[in-house]
Amino acid sequence: MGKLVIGHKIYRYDEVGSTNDVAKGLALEGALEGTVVLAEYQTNGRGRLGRTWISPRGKNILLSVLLKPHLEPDSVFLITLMSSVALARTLASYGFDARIKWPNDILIAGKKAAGILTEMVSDEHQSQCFIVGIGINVNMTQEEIPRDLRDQVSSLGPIKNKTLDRNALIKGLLLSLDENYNLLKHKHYEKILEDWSTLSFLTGKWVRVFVRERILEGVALGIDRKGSLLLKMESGLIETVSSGDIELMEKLYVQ
Ligand code: BT5
Repeated sequence: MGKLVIGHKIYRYDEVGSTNDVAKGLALEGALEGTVVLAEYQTNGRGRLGRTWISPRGKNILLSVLLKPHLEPDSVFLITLMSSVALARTLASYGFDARIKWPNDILIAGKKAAGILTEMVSDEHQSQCFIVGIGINVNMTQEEIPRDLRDQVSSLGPIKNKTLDRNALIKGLLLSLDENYNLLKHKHYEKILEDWSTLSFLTGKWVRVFVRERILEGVALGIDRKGSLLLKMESGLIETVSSGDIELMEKLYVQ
């Protein structure tokens, strides 16, 4: 096995705004690919589209990785895909049935246990690089989950009824990320897509997709070669969705 790239250098912080922003700053200062930022607490933890990522101090994993792959623009989506595969695999090694919900959620028992936020930034030479931000609910208790999110959020420790060793989990995750990042660097795109499909939560399910002001309903067929979700509508027509939020329609269709 070659030398590990991801996690060769790890910065640990007690408190930051967002680990993604710290990683962005490090990229501008010339940090090397594979640099990892960890924090115990974020005052400005972010999700997609300006949403907030909530995580009580010292309980969960808040991590960002700086990557500098040479990718064609239409392969960039594979960064989030390979990261979700790495994350789901790591959780599976702990015995969790972790599934990937397109585009960027990891679910356990149908509830969100982790989220990924991939952002494109520039480094000190104005070259494009990426920050993969990962938030995992590890030892957060049910009471620490905001009330309005409780029925859709899960946390690893409470599922197993014990406190999990976050450092061991981080170590496993960085190894898995390294492995999957190698697939990406060596352009084994098919393998990533295949692994992703095996772990996909939505495939074969009836879903409602919110795409800006549009709402689509159909059966999720998987993703295409650009990372877009394929949706089979009742009419038989297949829609391609490049981004959006998904709601399961299971309940509506149980008759
Ligand atoms: C995500 O966004 O799921 C990406 C989350 C990425 C967080 C990491 S933490 C380290 C790094 N630094 C950052 O600042 N961010 C990254 P999205 O799909 O937009 O989901 C956000 C939504 O998930 C929120 O609007 C809430 O509804 C919900 N949410 C918030 N906190 C959560 C939590 N701890 N567990 C599950 N769901 C949560």
